[in-house]
Amino acid sequence: MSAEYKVDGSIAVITLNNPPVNGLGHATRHAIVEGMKQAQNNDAVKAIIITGAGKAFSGGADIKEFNSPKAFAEPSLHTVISVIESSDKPVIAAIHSVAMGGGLELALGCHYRVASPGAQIALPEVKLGILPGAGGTQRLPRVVGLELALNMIVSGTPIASEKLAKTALFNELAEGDLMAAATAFAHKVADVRPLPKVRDIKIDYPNYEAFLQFSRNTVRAMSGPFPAPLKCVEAVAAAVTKKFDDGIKFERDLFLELVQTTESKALRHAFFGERAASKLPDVPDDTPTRPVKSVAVIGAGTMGGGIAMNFANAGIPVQILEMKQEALDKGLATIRKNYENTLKKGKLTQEKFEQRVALITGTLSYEAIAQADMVIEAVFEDMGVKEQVFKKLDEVMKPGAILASNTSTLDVDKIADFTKRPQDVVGTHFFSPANVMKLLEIVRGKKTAKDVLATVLAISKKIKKTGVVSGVCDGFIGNRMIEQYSRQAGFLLEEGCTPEQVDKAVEKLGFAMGPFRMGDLAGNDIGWYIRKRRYVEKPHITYSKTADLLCELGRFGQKTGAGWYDYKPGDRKAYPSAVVNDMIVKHSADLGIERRKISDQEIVERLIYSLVNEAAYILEEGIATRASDIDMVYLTGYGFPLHTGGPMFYADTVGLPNVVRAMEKYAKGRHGDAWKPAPLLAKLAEEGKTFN
Ligand code: 3H9
Repeated sequence: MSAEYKVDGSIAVITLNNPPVNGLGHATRHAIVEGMKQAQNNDAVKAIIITGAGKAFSGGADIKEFNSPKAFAEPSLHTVISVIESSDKPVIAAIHSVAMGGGLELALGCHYRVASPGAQIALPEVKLGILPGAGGTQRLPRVVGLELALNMIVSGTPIASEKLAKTALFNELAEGDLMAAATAFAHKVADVRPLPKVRDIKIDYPNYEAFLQFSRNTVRAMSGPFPAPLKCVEAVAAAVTKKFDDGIKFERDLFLELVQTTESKALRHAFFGERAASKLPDVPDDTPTRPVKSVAVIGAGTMGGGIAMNFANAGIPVQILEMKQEALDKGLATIRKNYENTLKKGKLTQEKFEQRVALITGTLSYEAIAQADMVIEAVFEDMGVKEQVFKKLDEVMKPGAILASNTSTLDVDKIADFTKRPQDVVGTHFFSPANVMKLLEIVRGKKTAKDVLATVLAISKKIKKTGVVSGVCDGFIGNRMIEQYSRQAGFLLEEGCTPEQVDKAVEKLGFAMGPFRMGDLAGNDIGWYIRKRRYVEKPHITYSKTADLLCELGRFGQKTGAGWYDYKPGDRKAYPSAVVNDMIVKHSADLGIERRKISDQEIVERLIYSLVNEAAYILEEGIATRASDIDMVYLTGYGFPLHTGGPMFYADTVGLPNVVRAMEKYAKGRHGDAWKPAPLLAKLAEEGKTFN
C-alpha cells in the first residue's frame, strides 16, 4: 500500500506509506484520493488527518517518475490538492521529519497544519532545476510572507519547523506525540466553518514591485546557466500580481517548461548519481561496518592537515603523526590558522572553533596512534616511502584498524601487500583542499574486505563527502581520465592555441577553471613528476613537451609566481605571458608544425571527448561501477559544470553517435591514435544507446 486509510472514532487518518521518503508517485496520489473519497462517504467521519509513515511526512513528488508519463498521469498532484482543499470536512496535515516540495504543497492544500519541532520544511525544487509546480509558489507566500517565501523557494534551503512557528504555516507545534496532538486538534476544529483555505489569504506587501525587481536583479546575477531561480521569482511574483487560479496556471506552465530542460535533467541525474555512488552491487546495504571513533593521519602537510580537519569537523578525534617536531608544529599551526579564518568570517562559533582545534592533536610516535580505528597515510607520493609507512602501520596498529592510503596514482594492491592484512587496506583519495572538496575516491584493492568498503562509504557520508568507489589502475577514475584531457590540451598548444584560448573555451562552457589555470593552481611540477615516471614506464604514450619546457623554466605556477600565466605578488589573477606564448610558438616551429586557428568548438570537443573515451574504457574494465559514478567524480572533484551533468551525461546529451563522428574527424589529425573509440563507446553509439 502506498497510503493507508483507517478510521479512529470520528477521525479518518490517511498515512502516506511509500518508502523511503513517501514520494508522491502515481500510486500514492491515487491512494490519497481514494482515502479522501472514503472519508467523504463515511458520515461518522468528521475530520481527516494526513500524515506520513517512516522517516518523512513526504519528500515531495517522486523524482524518479519525472522521465515518464506517470509523473503527469491523473490524479496529478494538483488534482490531489484540489480534492483535499475542496473537501467539506476539515483536513489536517500532521507533519514530522521532512515536508519538502510536493509534500509541503500537499500540506499547504490542507485546511490546517500541525507539526513536530525539528521537521525540515522546504521547497527545494530549484536544486533540481525546476520550481514548485503544485501551488507552492502561490500558497507559501500567503502563509509565511512574500520575502521569506521567495528566499525559501529561490534557495531551496530547509528551515526547521520551530523557526516557522510565528508564521501562519502551522496552526500548532506539537511538543509531544504528533498524532495525539493532531487528533486533539481535529476534534477541536471538526465543526468549525467555513474551512480556512490558504488560497483565500491576501498577500499584504505594499511595496512589492520594488522588492520583486530587486530580487530579479540579485537572482539573475547569481544563477549562472540555470534558468530555474529566475523563473522561481517570476512564479512568486504571480502570487501578488495575478488572481490565485491564474497564478497556479502560470506556475504550472513554468514548471512544465523547466522539467524538460537539460539543466534540470542534469541536476536530477546528479541527485540520483550521488546516492547511487554509495552503493556497491556486491556490498549489501546491511553489511556490518567497523566503528570509527578515532582516526590517525600520517603526515602534517597540506593534504594531511586538510584530511584531519574533515574528521574534527564531524566530531571525530584525530591524531596527526609527523617525523619531526618542527613539521608537526607547522602543520598544526596551519590547521589552527584555517579554523581562525573561518571563525573570523563568522562561519564558525567560538565554541565550535575550540572544539575542533582540541580534537586535533599531534604525535611523533607510531605507538601513540596504535589504537586508532582508522589511519590515513598522506605522505610523499613515492612507493618506497609508502612501503616504509605501511610496514610500520602493520606492525603497530591494533587488529581490525582500517589502513588507508591517500595515494592519487599508486597501486593500492602493492601497498596492501606491504602488510600482512591486505583486507584492511583501502585507498582514500582526497582532493585538495581536502577540507573543502566534496570528492572522496575510495580505491578498492583486490583484497579489500567488504566491511572496510561499507565503513569507508559510511564515513565519507559522515564527513560530508561524495564517496565514489574506484578499482585499482593508474590514476584511478579521475586522474586516469584527466591525463587524456591534459594530453589534448598540450597538443592544442602545439597546433595553434594559447593557454588563455583553451582555458576560456572550457570556462565558457562552465568549467570552474581551464586546464592551464588549473595547472598553475595545483603546481605544474606535480604533472612533470608523473610524466617523468611515465616516460620510463610507458614510453609508447606521447605527450606534448610544452609542459616540460615550462617546468624547465621553473614556472611551476602560482606558488613560484609564474606558470602558464604571469602572476603579481599577492594576486591570484592570471595574466597572459609573452614568455610562455613565445616558447609555445617556438616549440611548434621546432616540431615543424604550421600553427592554425582552432575553434572553441574543437577545443571543447577534444578536451571533453578525450575524457569520455577514457571513461568508456574505465567503465568497461569495471574500474567504475556505473557511468553516473564517473559523472560524480568529475562534478565533485574536477569542477565539471554541474548544469551539464558530468562528462558521461554530457556525451549522452550530445548523442554518442555524434561523439564518435567527431572523434573520427580528429583521428585524421596529429596523434590520431588517441581517437580510437573505446569498444564500449563504439558499441553504444552503434546501438543508439547512452551511458546512463
Ligand atoms: C517536487 O516535489 C515537484 C513538485 O513541486 C511538483 C510536482 C508536480 N523522489 O537523500 P537520502 C530517495 S520535486 C524519489 O539518502 P536522507 C533517494 O533517492 C521533489 N526518491 O536520505 C534515496 O533512494 P535510495 C522535491 C526520493 O534521509 C532515498 O530516498 N523534493 C525522493 O539523507 C533516501 O534519500 C526534493 O527535492 C523523491 N522526492 O534525506 C527532496 N527524495 O535509497 C529531495 C529522496 O534508493 N530529497 N528519495 O538511494 C531530499 O532532499 C532528501 O532525500 C531527504 C531525505 C531530505 C528527503
